[in-house]
Amino acid sequence: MVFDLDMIKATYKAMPGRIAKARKVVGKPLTLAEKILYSHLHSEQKLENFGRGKSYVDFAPDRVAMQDATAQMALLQFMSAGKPKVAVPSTVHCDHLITAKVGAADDLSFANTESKEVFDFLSSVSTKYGLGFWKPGAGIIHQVVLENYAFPGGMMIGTDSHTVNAGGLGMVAIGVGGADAVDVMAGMAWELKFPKLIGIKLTGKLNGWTSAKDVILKVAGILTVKGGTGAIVEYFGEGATSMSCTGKGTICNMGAEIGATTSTFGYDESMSRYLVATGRAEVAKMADKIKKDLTGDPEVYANPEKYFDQVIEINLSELEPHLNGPFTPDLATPISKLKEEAAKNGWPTKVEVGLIGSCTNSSYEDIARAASLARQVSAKGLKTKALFTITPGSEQVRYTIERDGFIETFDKIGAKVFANACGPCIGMWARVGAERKEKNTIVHSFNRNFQSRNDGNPNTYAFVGSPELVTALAIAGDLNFNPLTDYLTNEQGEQVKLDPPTGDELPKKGFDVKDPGFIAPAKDGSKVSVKVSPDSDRLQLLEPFAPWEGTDLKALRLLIKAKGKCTTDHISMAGKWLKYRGHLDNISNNLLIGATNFFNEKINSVKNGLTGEHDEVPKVQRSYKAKGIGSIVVGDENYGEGSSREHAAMEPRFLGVRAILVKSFARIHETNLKKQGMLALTFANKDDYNKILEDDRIDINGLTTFSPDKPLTLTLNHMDGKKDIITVNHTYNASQIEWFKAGSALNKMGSAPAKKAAPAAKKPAPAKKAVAKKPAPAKKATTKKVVKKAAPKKVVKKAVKKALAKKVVKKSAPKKVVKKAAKPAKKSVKKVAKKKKK
Ligand code: MIC
Ligand code: SF4
Repeated sequence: MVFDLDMIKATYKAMPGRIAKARKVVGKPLTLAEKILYSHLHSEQKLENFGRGKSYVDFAPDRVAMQDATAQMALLQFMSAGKPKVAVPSTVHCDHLITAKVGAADDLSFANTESKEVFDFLSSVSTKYGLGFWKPGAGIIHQVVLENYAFPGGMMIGTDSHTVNAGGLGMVAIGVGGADAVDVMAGMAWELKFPKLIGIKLTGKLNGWTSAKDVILKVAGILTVKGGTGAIVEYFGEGATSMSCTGKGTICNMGAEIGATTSTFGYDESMSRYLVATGRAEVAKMADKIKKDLTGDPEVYANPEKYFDQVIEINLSELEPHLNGPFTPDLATPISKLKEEAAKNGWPTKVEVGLIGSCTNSSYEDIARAASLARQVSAKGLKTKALFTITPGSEQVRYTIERDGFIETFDKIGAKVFANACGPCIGMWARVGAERKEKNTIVHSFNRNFQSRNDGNPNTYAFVGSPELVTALAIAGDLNFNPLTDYLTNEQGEQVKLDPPTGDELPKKGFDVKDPGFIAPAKDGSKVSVKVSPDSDRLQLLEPFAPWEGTDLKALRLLIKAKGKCTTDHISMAGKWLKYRGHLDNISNNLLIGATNFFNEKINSVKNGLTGEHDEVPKVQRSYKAKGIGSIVVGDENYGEGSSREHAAMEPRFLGVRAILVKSFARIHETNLKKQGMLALTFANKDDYNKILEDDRIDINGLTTFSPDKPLTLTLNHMDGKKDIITVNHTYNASQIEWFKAGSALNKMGSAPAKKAAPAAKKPAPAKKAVAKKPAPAKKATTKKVVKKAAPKKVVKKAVKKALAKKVVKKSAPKKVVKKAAKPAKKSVKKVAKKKKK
């Protein structure tokens, strides 16, 4: 079955015309990324030649995907938006909440009990609001999307940074926070700064031990974890067309690790083959008809320097297998240099565990190639030295590889097959002995290797490599082993060499699956009730954040000045904390517990300015909150790198942090902060980081005239009575400033949705119609009340919960009204109320 075929047809019908128009306006041949972006402009967005890295543009993505750990917060927010149904095809995937311990079946049944409340919540919300639901065990979101939903030339967003995986099938697929997903599901435009474009030309052909993974490992080494920030990476050239579609998926997947907005490849035969193999021949046929529009213009690929902001060329024929790490995915070491680097850096060389699979690398091809090595273990009289695990990406892949004998092959080398889920990749790994915190090495084919990520042990040195290399290193049990050149001693004492991996790109007998794990939503979800128990420690309904008080912020405490890498894993840890992803109060107890305090170099130990004592970060912040004292967090470069989890923005917001001031931000995190009504600021002069002292009381000035492109200033009131005044930059545009003023984007949505109420022209608008016919239930409060009650928090709360539904009925309230409504929060509510009266 092909999901959402009508939507794909409509997209393809409109694309050629839109692209032709865009080409005229832009006045030059177009890259694929531009074609997809320009053909997905929101219906109210004027077509113009957008400034790359400058213009904020409104888009209308084709679909939304969410995984269980982020979907909870996204859907809690969607529920407060008061819509009866999602406006674009959307899906929920249960994959993050399954702990890998014993093996697939037991682990799954344990998760189904342990997280029953959350899975029930997600499935009832899905059925009520019209979302497709993939139950636990169905697979990892990005693999399931690639197999079922991705289509060349499409545009999607997903509440997970690795949504970018779908670029392997020629999409522009972007990871976002839940609040962005809510915009799109509510039928509103989705805003993105028009990205810059990086072109990567692939020449030659992959061969021997080198695989698609090595392309991105190499690219990560070149561009580093921030090199792709604000850019779309477009791959092209003979090397691109000669590799498999799933290989392309791997490359795009790990584009998240270089901070890229997304990565993509032009439509080619490998994609057509993959579509056919996954039951979507119809989509392939449609894509074939407009294939010129589904790849970059020939002039672009002939002279890439003229059309991309940056061009990199990689010759696949010469590319070596790489292993990246430890602790950061951009520390790239070619296998021939690994021994030397390990010795130089004191990396433990005994490989304890090799883990393959994950959303990044669990295609049929990956597993087949890894199995070709596992088969050599018995054939060559070897014994696998390290533990070995597999987490298949989907039930379809698992079922097929079992049918084709690969699982049996892995069984023979003592492998453990975990559930089709994230498991060890996201720290849901009950690794025996991890609590001893011993220094040790693991190798995996996942994408991230931040400290503590996989097993919670900060002393685990995790290295990322292709599934083939991981398998070889697990067999050898030695990080110094280079399978291209080195021999192993077998059980008989003979010297043997592993043959290079081989494997089919796609199953000869086709894919197969008994129960893919999909549950379609109810035709009419209006009767479905969603229950959230007030006593639950897993789920908590959201209360709107208070709007800005209308003044500058004075005498903020410094909560922490974080030193060095501060990823979303440091800000809001995963692992055991994943279980609180639907409960803002509870998960806030992990706020910044992984970050290093600049002043004492300790993790989770900051000075409480009220007592002078050191304590855990969340505790200190809660004590400020209790006294109504605001605070500020200071950070280093690429703050918030990594995941899309908006908890990393909501937690500080919830606990009363007012601003995050850093040297630079990762894209998704910066947007998440803005959406949640926080101030996301950067040092105009990075050295001013050094001026921030532990006991400073900090003022943020200029908020009453907060406007785009106008820096703010901070007064650092030092303990000794001296002051420093520093300039800080921001990237807020006018509407984002309104989010700040309203307290959050969601509050703003409640008070002034007019501008963006109309969904893209090509999409049917079920939400709008339904609202028009059937007013949302919670809407009884009179206009009067809303206007009268000036207490900001309550007003906004009412505006969000109650004013919404009616407003949406009005088709296109003129832009002017929005502008007026965009004044201080109180007034905007008034405007809304007035408008409602009419
Ligand atoms: C990850 O890989 O870190 C995650 C878990 O998939 C996250 C999402 C999350 O934090 O829930 C991501 O990449 O966005
Ligand atoms: Fe899951 Fe890991 Fe993929 Fe994130 S990167 S979706 S945690 S498998």
